[in-house]
Amino acid sequence: MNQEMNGVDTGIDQNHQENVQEKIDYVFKVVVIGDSAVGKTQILSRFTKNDFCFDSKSTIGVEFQTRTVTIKDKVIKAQIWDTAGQERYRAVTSAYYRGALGAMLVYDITKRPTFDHVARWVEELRAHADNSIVIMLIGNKADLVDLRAVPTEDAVEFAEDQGLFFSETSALSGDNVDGAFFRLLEEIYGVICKKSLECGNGKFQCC
Ligand SMILES: Nc1nc2c(ncn2[C@@H]2O[C@H](COP(=O)(O)OP(=O)(O)OP(=O)(O)O)[C@@H](O)[C@H]2O)c(=O)[nH]1
Ligand SMILES: [Mg+2]
Repeated sequence: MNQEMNGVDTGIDQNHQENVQEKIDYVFKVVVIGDSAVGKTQILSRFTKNDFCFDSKSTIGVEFQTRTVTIKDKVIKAQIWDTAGQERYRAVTSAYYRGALGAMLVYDITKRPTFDHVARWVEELRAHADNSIVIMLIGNKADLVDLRAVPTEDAVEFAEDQGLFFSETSALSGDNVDGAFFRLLEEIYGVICKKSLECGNGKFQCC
């Protein structure tokens, strides 16, 4: 792990002792992507620490945080990776996407260009990530109702076209943040189950 890849293990399983005692069934790597300042880091903070910072600094390099949740009686550790939206700060793309089972693709509902760039982020995912990656499109800053520049219907249409899941969130109020992550993790779990059944792995029982 180089200097740019500092894993910050926070969230409800921060305590090592807890980790040892806890039976983890799966670790799911999820990447958070999208333009700069759309709220990627704050969505992650809200999900892993129930925290929000108004003067959040632009992310430099790559960090991850974790939260352990239970889905369909399985203990799943979500390892969520965050990187800079600004091109010049972004770490090597393929390394970032390697092993990712899910992606949160975030735009800011008050900044149309951040939504217009979503197609480019999808292309980047298709080029570098596994093709079974589950993608959740997120319209963040939904609390800023008076400043909305992206109608919900535009995002719904785009998500349907591209086969993405979609949710609007507010990292500030916390609205839908847990819901979006849980939905993504459940979908990833479904993909894993399906792959396992296709492989005829008798040991794996999930569905
Ligand atoms: N009103 C409102 N502000 C938000 C919300 N989420 C993030 N912000 C603010 O938006 C700014 C950018 O948030 P970050 O989380 O740092 O954005 P980022 O996408 O991680 O940016 P980079 O690290 O540069 O790629 C900060 O001032 C946050 O406080 C939200 O849901 N509502
Ligand atoms: Mg950031």
